[in-house]
Amino acid sequence: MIDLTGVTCTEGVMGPPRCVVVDTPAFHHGGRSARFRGLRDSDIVIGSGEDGFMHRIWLLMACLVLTLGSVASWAQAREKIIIDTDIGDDVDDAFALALAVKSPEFDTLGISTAFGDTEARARITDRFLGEVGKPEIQVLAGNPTSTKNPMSQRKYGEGGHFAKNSHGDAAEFLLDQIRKHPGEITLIAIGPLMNVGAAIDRDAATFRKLKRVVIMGGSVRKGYGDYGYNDHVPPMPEWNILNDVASAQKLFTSGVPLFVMPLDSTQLKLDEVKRAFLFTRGSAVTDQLAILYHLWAQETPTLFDPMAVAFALKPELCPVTPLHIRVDEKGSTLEEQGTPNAQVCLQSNSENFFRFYLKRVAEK
Ligand SMILES: [Ca+2]
Repeated sequence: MIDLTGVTCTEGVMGPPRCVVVDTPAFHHGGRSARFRGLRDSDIVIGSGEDGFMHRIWLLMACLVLTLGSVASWAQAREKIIIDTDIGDDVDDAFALALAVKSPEFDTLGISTAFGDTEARARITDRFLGEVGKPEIQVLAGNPTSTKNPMSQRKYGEGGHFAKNSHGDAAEFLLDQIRKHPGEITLIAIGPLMNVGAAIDRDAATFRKLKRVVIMGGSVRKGYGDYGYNDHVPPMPEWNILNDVASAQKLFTSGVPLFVMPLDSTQLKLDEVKRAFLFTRGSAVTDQLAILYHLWAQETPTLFDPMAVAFALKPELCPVTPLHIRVDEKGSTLEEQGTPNAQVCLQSNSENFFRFYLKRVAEK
């Protein structure tokens, strides 16, 4: 838009601008030649002063309506998500949360913790969200369970930084949110499935009203350590399924739309080149990842969990195949004949994933 005193011109796409000119003495006495050199008469509409004023009011209103419309459609288009995590042991959960908080496509209703000391995991989550400027996101805790698994990042949550006064019950929160937003919520479950099992036990009909569940879990055709270029490693029970087989069985037979990111497509190595890139960004999010990475005290993280979040954003990063999966009593996720009960990502491209992940998480 060109704005000259008394004149409103719209930029011409294929030629000179179209102008509405307030019909003033200045326009008739020399103003025209100075202002509109190069315009044809047909490109100029001369109106009264009132016409020009009304024209500008209409343009302003049109701009306002367009702006409000785009804000409203953006808000509507945001995907409501709840993340269920066992943050604190392996470090990939933190990298998954980092992707979620950097993604404006998401409206994160809450983050719940599962497995072992769920309160300690909730305090880790409190601090992470506070440090990255998202203290308003609710944090819920599941029922604690007993485990001997050491929590490598426990200390991160022990200082009370950004600690919330209390953490509500994870399964109850999930069901409440589904009742408020039936058919709208994506649950991204990146830990053992205790909270999912608890929600199904309490109200299976409501649980089915999730829009979809995306899990990192299972091992369908490849096991741990099969990266595609080395010797084939057969499938084996995967951690998240193994640590609560009964809940996994409930999920796979629940009838909810289920998307599964198993070991087959999630053994994504954050190598030293990628770590150096990420940890030198110096942003609030990458600084937290650097701290948690050092508390984890191992060398190369495998970003299993972030693929589940990435899939919810860009499903083309992990193309799915409909399969019928049965979870056996040992925690194996067996591919069998039958009506598909899950959409399973059996293969992904690591470089495509990292191009998306690193760019998104490193964004200022
Ligand atoms: Ca996890």
